[in-house]
Amino acid sequence: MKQYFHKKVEKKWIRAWEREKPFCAPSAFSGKKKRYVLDMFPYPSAHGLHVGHVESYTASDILARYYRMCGFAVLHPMGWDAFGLPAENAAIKAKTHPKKVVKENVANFKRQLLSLGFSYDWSREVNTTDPHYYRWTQWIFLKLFNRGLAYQKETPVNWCPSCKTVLADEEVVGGACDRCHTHVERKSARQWMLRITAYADRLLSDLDLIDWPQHIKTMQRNWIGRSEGAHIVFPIADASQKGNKHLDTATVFTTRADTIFGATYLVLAPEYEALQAWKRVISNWKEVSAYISAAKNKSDEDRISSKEKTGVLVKGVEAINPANGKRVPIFVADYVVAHYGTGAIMAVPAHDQRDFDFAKKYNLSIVPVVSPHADALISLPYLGDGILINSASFNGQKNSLAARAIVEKLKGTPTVNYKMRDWVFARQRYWGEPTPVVFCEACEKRLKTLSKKPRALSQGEWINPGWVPVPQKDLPVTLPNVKQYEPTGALESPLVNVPSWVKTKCPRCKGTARRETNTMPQWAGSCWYYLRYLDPHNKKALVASAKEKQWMPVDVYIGGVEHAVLHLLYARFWHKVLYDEKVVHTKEPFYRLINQGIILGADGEKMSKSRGNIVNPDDIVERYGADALRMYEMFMGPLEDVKPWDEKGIVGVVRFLERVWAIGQRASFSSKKPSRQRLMRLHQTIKKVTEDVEKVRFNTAISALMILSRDMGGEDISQSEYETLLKLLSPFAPFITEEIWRSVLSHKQSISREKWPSYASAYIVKQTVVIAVQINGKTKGTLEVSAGSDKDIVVAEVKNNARLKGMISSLSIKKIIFVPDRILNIVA
Ligand code: ANZ
Ligand code: ZN
Ligand code: ZN
Repeated sequence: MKQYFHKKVEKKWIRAWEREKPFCAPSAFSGKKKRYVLDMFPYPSAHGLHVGHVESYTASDILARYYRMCGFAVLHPMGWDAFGLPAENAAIKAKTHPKKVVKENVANFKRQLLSLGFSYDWSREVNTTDPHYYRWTQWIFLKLFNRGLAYQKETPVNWCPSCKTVLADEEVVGGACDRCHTHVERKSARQWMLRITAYADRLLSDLDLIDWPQHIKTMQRNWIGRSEGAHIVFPIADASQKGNKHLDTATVFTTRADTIFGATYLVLAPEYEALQAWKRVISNWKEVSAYISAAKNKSDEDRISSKEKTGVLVKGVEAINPANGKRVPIFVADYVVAHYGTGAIMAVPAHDQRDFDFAKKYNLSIVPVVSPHADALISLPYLGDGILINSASFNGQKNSLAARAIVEKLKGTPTVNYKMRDWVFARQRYWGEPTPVVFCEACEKRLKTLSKKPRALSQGEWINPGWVPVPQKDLPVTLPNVKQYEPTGALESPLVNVPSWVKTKCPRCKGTARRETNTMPQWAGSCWYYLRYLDPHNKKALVASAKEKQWMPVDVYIGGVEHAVLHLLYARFWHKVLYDEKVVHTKEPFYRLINQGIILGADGEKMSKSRGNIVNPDDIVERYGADALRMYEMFMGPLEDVKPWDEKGIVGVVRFLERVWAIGQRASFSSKKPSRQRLMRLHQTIKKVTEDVEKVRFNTAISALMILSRDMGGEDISQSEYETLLKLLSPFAPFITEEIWRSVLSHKQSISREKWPSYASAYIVKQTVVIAVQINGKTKGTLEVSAGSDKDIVVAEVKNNARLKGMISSLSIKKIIFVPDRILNIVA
């Protein structure tokens, strides 16, 4: 028997597939159904591919190969998300250019992906750092700009002192930089912002249109954080005497207007603007302003999460609770954040934990206004529902129903708030897409004299006076090729030090202007790459409309859960803008999303350098072959589960592949027609594997193939039975099946072009068992049910059975003893 040498065989087919290109997506496919199977393209780091990449890329590859064999037109592309800090930092360290680092890393990644036999259409490869690509990233930015969805704002930002750049809220986890875990500082800076909040409602409601894991939808819902409540005005006591119009009122945002009779004080965020205007009448201004300054340096995260609530009483100003006319004190405290709601709250210590803790600490009055029932003794704070008490004419009403009436009576305004904020869209680093706008002082001056927007002017220019978009024909604005690009450490990009690049002509007035030097954040390029794959070489458009209609939406998207609120939210947002621009015809980009679970090290811990438990896919491919690695990772357990690495498991898979190989090495196959029993086994396996692949249950599909191959190993089977096994196995183990198909069985065409086996229902019989039905241990009859039925089903069948039904109807059943597939004993 010839031995199977995975190294030689895999190398041979990698070359052959590169030559034959069997995986190119068809350009025209009228009448054929399509499947767009997408991977989250990798960031080509210096470390190369890790086993987590292999996991999700194998899963999508199995689907792509399966769909091709089922006759679909399949698009399965790959590319590189290559802007961003790691490449830039690596280049700085190596004293070279990020472009060079990216090129080397991409080459290594591509070698690895090819070695694993992934069936990508490489003719569609994209790279976000390629000017031909980022030209269109800039083009989308201009669309956002022109629609008024990109705007400049002086705003407190998250600053990572180690990465020397600002971070988006989504990139800050627990107060630290998501990338380097350095504590994030607050700084104030002029930034480009994208108005993602304008799409909040659509981002929420369209979640209903897509087939995504529930937990990802929940994460997005929570991140967007839609909250229905009301603005309610609290007048300031003696405002007219104090003679300052800013002193008139304070408006709070509340989701619990029903509790207003229990609002015993107000709390303002330290940044609350009116505080500054009240300076004159605040008798302890020194203390208040010291508190305000201290709060500035804390991140929101710290402020909200810190257990011990702090605050300062604002002396000299009091508010009036509009519900009962009582005077209430005003505090400034940093547990109220400035940018949510109005930055002011009415505190109801009896029914809110934070307010309760604060009131206890500062000895403030606590008035319960909701009670489970009229004279219940409740422990405070009481967070549940009930009826209103201490609430004048509203007493006795259900609190949940009274809120609206109270808002109405107090002339409040129903208001919707979102937790999500606009997206900080500027980075002070070199290695990113240049932002395609220039600043012109002359244009700024001219615009500021106008009181109404001229019709020809885009909304973007109107709301960002002086900022002029680079004309489409001048895109891309390319990064200047410079030697020095280290971050400055100040809140500006190193591009400011390239005067020849910065200085330019204003596209509108032809005067002198300067380019925007902040680059786009790393997420920009990945917001739309799935569209460029459809038409990667188009010079005139981001994507030709016909191609977009042909392929969109993405049918299956596989990737990690870490992208739940970053990439997956940003991409949905841009897609919706492109939908409004009529560039795309679907409301959502990714129809079905699948999350792979993390692969842990053999020690059950997260793989990391410091633990020394990282498995390098290259080593496994070298030792056992790509087929074995692919199959092992799919066999480890359900795709979405977290699972530890176990080298022993690979050995099992290798043995299975050797068994399949050995069958092919037989001198001859049987020429007899297989028995009905063997056909039934074969067809049931086809059905099982087909259904499991459709449902992405690859581990059980592999089990079924293992059982079939073991049986076949001891039998005199026909070639056609063997070929069916090979076809079913080919999406999982493309190399060995191709080798057997073409080199051993001498077929001309790649096995990937074969038709997926179908099963005949004549051979699919439901497995049934006969169960003895007993009453008090005596068998009264039997019942035929599907094998593996559970107790409830069998009991239901008994009740449906004409004869048995009568026997049990008069019994008073004490208990039911059930032995699966054998006995149901009713004890009466
Ligand atoms: C009175 C009240 C009584 C409240 C009660 C809650 C419970 P969500 O669901 O997160 O929107 N709040 C409003 N603005 C705030 C801010 N800028 N910083 C911190 N807290 C703020 O929560 C809305 C509730 O959070 C609001 O309703 C307000 O407190 C508080 F028994 O008003 B509530
Ligand atoms: Zn950092
Ligand atoms: Zn100008």
